[in-house]
Amino acid sequence: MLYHLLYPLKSVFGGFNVFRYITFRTIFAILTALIISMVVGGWFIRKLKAMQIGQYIREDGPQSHHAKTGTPTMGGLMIIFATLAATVLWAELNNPFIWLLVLVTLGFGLIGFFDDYLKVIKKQNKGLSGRAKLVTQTLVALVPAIWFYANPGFDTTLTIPFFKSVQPDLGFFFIPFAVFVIVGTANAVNLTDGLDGLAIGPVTIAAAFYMIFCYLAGNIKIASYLQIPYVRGVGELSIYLGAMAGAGVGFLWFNAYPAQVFMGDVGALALGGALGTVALATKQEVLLAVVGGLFVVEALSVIIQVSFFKVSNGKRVFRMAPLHHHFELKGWPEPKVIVRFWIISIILGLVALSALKLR
Ligand code: 57M
Repeated sequence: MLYHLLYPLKSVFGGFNVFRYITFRTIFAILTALIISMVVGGWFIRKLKAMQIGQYIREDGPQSHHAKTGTPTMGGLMIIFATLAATVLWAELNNPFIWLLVLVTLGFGLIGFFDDYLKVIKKQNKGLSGRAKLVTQTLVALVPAIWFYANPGFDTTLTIPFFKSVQPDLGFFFIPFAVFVIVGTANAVNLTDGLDGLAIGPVTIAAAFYMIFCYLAGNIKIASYLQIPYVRGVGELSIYLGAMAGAGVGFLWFNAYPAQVFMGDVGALALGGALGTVALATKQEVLLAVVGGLFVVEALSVIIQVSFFKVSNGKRVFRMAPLHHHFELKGWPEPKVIVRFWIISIILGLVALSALKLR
């Protein structure tokens, strides 16, 4: 909004020319979202407490989690609010990628909201049914998937990290692939969200790396130098991702161990859905499995555990799935699991960044 209001006034005051630059607006989007979530956070947590929006804790979970009963949840609402407010303030609002991201964030956020709301009302750990979640998530994910496919300027080939000459064209199958990436990322982030700060740390790290990728992919000179796909207009998403990273750090202020608030499905699904969509928009869709490698490993641990549990009549590979519970039950203190998982996420992000140059 500020871009539209102030940039045209550059002829009156030359300083307003800086609003042209994505880098300038991204930095201010980060700061704006960070400040909003930190300022609103305390008030919002008090409101959640007053409305008794507290987390029900599963009885079959690790013993240490029972002390978390009643911790306010649905803190994702403040992440979404801070991200969208900062985006609306600093982004170019006639950019279709921005609106696509707003739509996916709100769509997945709404599904998560209903799920959390049902859990809070019933005071148990069951919200929407698995089937209802999958169907609604697929419907929301179909919007960007079809939009990408139908957009004449968008090609349906995949970019394979470290192998730039291998570019399989998915054609029509790009649509189911895109739905898989978006829905898969949303649910993987959701599974990871089981220790204080465990999901928001890697989400913020992934958002920060994709913020860089968007800038590079949206700049024709840099994209051709790095030999990565150039996507016209996608640079503006740096502002959205900067806002998401800023809001994430602001939320972490309150979600850091011992957490004063959880993000809830409203936060986890919205953030995961948005990350999946950004990976597709930048044409760095496969790289998300590296940047978000932690989410992949957490999801895989559940798949392996559940499958093995079924075929072996109740035997387990891990002490408990998802993987973070395995380390907790091995005796690692919760903060140690969390910080080590963050460190792994940073390493994965750096590996992904190197993939842009190496081939
Ligand atoms: C939700 N989140 C929490 C909070 C958060 C198929 C199955 C493996 C699914 C999986 C599952 O339900 N995962 C998704 C994971 C929950 O947190 C809420 O949920 C939101 C995110 N969706 O924002 O609102 C609990 O996580 C803890 N938490 C924190 N700090 C945070 O910042 O400590 C969350 C955020 C909170 C709190 O305790 O209550 C959740 O329920 O874990 N199921 C599981 O993860 C279960 N695993 C399991 O049953 N594994 C089995 C195999 C055979 C399937 C096994 O290994 O034996 C475990 N979940 C829990 N305890 N809590 C089982 C033990």
